[in-house]
Amino acid sequence: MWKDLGLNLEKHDVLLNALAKGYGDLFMTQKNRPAGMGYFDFVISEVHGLRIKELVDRKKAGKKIIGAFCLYVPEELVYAADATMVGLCGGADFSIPDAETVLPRNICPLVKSFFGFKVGATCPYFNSCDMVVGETTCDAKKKVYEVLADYTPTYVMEIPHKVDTEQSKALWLSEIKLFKQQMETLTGNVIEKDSLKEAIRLINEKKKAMKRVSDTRRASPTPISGLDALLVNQMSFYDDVNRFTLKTNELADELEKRNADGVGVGDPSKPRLMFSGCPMAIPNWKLHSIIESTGVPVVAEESCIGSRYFTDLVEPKGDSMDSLLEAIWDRYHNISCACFTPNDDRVTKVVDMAKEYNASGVVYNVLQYCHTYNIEAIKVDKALKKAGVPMLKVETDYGSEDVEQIRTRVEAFTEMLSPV
Ligand code: BJ8
Repeated sequence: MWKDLGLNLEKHDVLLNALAKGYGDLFMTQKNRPAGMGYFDFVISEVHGLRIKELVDRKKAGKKIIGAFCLYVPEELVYAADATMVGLCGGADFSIPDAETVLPRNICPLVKSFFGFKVGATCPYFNSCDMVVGETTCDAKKKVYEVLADYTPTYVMEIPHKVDTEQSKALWLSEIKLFKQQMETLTGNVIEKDSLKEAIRLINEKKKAMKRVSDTRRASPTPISGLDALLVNQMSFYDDVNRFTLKTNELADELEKRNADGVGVGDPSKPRLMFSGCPMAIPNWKLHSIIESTGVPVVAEESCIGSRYFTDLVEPKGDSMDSLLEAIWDRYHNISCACFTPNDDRVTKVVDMAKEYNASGVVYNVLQYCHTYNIEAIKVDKALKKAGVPMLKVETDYGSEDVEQIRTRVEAFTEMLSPV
C-alpha cells in the first residue's frame, strides 16, 4: 500500500518510529487518563495504518479524497459530494529539511512542515489526496499553494480579509458556490439539497460532541488533560466522521461522570491555563506538554485545533440551496482568524473564553514568522489585561532547542498566578 501511494518508505519508517516514541513518552506516561482515551490511542497508533487503508479502499471504490489545511474549506460540501476530507500533517520538525530544499527558510514552520511532507513523500494522507484545497488566508500559505500546485492538484478558495461588508459576503458566497461546482466536477456527483442537509447534520454532530468534551473542562479539577483534549481535536481532522462522533460522545459521557464524581487529572490548587493563538497541527504537542509538565493544566484552546473549529454550527434558516449555502457562509465567516482585519471579534472571544473556563492566565502561541497572530497578540494582551487575566506570549517553532527556556518562562508565569 505504501509503495502504491508513492511514499518514501525509508523516511516514512523513521517518521513512524519517532512518532511512536514521542507519543509514548508524552501521552502514555500521564496518570489517571479517562478510559475513553483508549480509542484515541488506537486511532493514533493506526493513523498511518488502518485509517489510510480505509481511504485507499474508498479511492478504489471511486470516491475522492480532499486534503485541506484550513477551517475555511467548507467540509459540508465535500461530504455532500460523497467525498472525504482529511487534514494534512503540518506539525512536525521532521519534514522541514525537505521543505527547505525548495522554500525559503524564514517562513512559518506549519507551512514548511506540510510542504515538506509532500516534497519528501512522507505523508500518506497527502499522497492519498485527489485534490488539496487551499485558501487565501496568510501570505505564507497562499504563496506556497502556488508552488504546491507543481506537486499535486491544488484548488484555492479566495477568502476575503474584511468580513463584515456586503462586498465581502458577496465574494465569499460566490467562492462557496464555485467550490460546490468544483466538488461536483471532481466527484461527478451533483450536490442536491438533501445531501447537503445531511452533510451539515453530520458535521454539526461531530462539532457538538467536541463541544461537549470541551465544556467538561470548565470543571475543577479538569477531568482530562490538555494534551489528551488536544489530541481529540487533532484527530477530528483524520478519523471517520461518524465513528469519531460516537467515540467523542462516549468520552464526553465519561468526563461528565468524572465531573459529577469530582474525579480529575489536575491539582485543583494549581492555576489553570488557557491556550490561544496559532493552530497546533498534528503532531505538534510541544507547548501543551511543556505547560503540563509543570503540573499546571491547560483547560481550553482558542485555536483552529480547538474552539474555532467546533464552537459554531451551520444553521440553515430556510430550505432552498441558497439558504443552505448562506448558512455555510454565516458559520464560516464567524471563524475569527487573525488573517481578518479588523478582528475585534476574536479579541472579545478570547476574553470571554478565559472567563468561561476560569482560566487564571493565557498562554498565547505564535508560530515563528506568523505575523498575523504575532501582531494581534498586542490587542489580545490589552483586552485580557483589562479583564484581569495575565497573558504570556510564546513565539516558537517545532524544534526542541527552546523547550527548557519556555518551561522556565511558563513556571515563572504560573508562579505569579493564583488559582481561580
Ligand atoms: S483559519 S489560523 S487554519 S489560516 S500559523 S500558516 S496563519 S503564518 S494556520 Fe490558519 Fe485557517 Fe486561520 Fe485557522 Fe499562516 Fe500563521 Fe503559519 Fe497559520
